[in-house]
Amino acid sequence: MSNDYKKDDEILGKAYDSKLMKRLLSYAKPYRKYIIFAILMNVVVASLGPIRPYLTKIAVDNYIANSDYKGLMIIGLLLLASLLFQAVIQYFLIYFTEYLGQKIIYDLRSQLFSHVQKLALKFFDKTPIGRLVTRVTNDIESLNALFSSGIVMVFSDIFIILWIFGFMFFLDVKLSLVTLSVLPFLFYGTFLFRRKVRESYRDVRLHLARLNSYMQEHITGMNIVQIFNKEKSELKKFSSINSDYRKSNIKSIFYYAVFFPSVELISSVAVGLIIWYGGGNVLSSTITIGVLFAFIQYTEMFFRPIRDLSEKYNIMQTAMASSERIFKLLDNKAFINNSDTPLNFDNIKGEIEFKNVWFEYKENEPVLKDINFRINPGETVAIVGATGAGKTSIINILTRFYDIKSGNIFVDGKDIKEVNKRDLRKYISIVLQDVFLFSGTISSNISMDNPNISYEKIKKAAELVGADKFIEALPNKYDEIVMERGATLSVGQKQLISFARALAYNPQILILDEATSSIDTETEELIQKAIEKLLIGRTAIVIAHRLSTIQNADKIIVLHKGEIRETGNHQELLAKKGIYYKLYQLQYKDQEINKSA
Ligand code: DCP
Ligand code: MG
Repeated sequence: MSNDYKKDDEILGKAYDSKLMKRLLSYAKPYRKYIIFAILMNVVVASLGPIRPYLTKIAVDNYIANSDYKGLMIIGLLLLASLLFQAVIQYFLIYFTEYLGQKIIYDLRSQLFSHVQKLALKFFDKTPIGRLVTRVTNDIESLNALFSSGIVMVFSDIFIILWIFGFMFFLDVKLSLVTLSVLPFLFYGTFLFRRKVRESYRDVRLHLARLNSYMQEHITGMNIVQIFNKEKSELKKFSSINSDYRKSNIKSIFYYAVFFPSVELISSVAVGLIIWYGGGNVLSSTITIGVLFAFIQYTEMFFRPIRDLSEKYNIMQTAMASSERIFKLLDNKAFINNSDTPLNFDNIKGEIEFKNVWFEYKENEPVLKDINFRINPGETVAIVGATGAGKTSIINILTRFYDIKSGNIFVDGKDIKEVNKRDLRKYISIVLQDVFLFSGTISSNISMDNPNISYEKIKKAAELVGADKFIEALPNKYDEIVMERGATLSVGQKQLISFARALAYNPQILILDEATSSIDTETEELIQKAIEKLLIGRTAIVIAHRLSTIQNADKIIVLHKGEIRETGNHQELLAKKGIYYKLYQLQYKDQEINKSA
């Protein structure tokens, strides 16, 4: 699992992978016309730069040499016009390509999020959150670079080089060949640089991933860090990760620092060659001074696109590695599948039946073994058992968060695999052990932004479960802002809100997975009353630790190590003097102690 994670971030990435590229380009397809337009504009802009040295040549040879002021003026104006024209077109081009890139990655980001939402919970059990966040942010961002500056600008660079070469050979073939004799050195240097940068880039990414996950984990567990006075030692660990990251960054900077001056050096050598060889030719009058001028300018001009192309290479390579990771996630089809021909599932009564159900999270480690039970519409069934017995797992499979290994689960006589997940879940509400609240308001957390649940319904649900008292005491009442994870509310308050949430949806089947956590007696009573109200007129499965809830249940299922060991109502089970009896005795004793305390 964690190895998989590492492997993903180690993907080095080829600079060009035709299969990946094809798939990436499919995202650009809706914008094909615009991209072709951008490329055509680039061809035009690309010619504007290389035209200027040629104009200079004409100015020197035709007008300066002949003292033609008027001609010189015209050339001057042409030069100015080409500069202005280039600036304006470039503005539009940059804006346009960036706009395209943003459009494309917006689509991709939405697709990714929608895909992640469909994945089975099993996937999230083994995927670090940080990793998914990285996919939707960093990885997508590097694709933006590819789509905006990458694809279009590569054409621009190539066309600039072609234009320059064209003008050079048009002016003088021999001098062109002398100038271009430095190219092999440049190519070799670029090749070395690319290889080194590619390696160091992988290090940078690996260390960044480590830094991020360390940071994330520690912020989440900040209270534990502080109570154990671990700040200093944690900082020490962080510093070592931090310095690894710094070192890998500095290393990649080193390669850039060597590469760019080297390119300058080679370009100076080229200029030197032109002056030496071309200057000799001027003296022997085989070429004009204007040609010499133009060549010096061309030499300075063509190193930039070549240098840029090697940067584009990095963009390509990063994008390829990112897209490989993104596509891997998109190709993950760990869904809970709907049947192709789902059964009609309307107006259900709420009968539940488990038949020979086996279930496991990990291969060959069964968590539920041969589970059989039946709940009639409107009945309340309690499930009890030690921690880890498999109680929550029963909920997980009834709601199809996970699929079972064998056996059948029926709701209203229909196998839940044969009905649409959406339909099934429409009739089930759950209150889970650890309540989750989203950032928003109290009311949006109760209604889950369902437009069919009016403000009145929200208030009524809160009143029914007794959550209204503390909500009314809040400064903004139902509009009070709830922070991420409900961090600003107490555990009991969060529970009450989640009860109201379940009730607002008025479900046919209600599932409660109670936490026995730190709730005071008063809140406990409140919650107890809330539960009683919740249960009326619904089929309910209650995983309860509170004796009163269990005692009133129509049936109690005692789960032990994934097996049903006893069933019956409270009195029957006590009479059996088995596991339930022992559990009851233990809790009863606790209660007595609590009362006397
Ligand atoms: N388990 C797992 N993967 C998960 C969830 C649970 O491997 N995503 C394992 C842990 C336990 C077993 O399954 O060994 C049963 O877990 P349950 O959550 O069903 O246990 P309970 O709900 O009965 O325990 P508790 O009373 O602590 O909530
Ligand atoms: Mg549980």
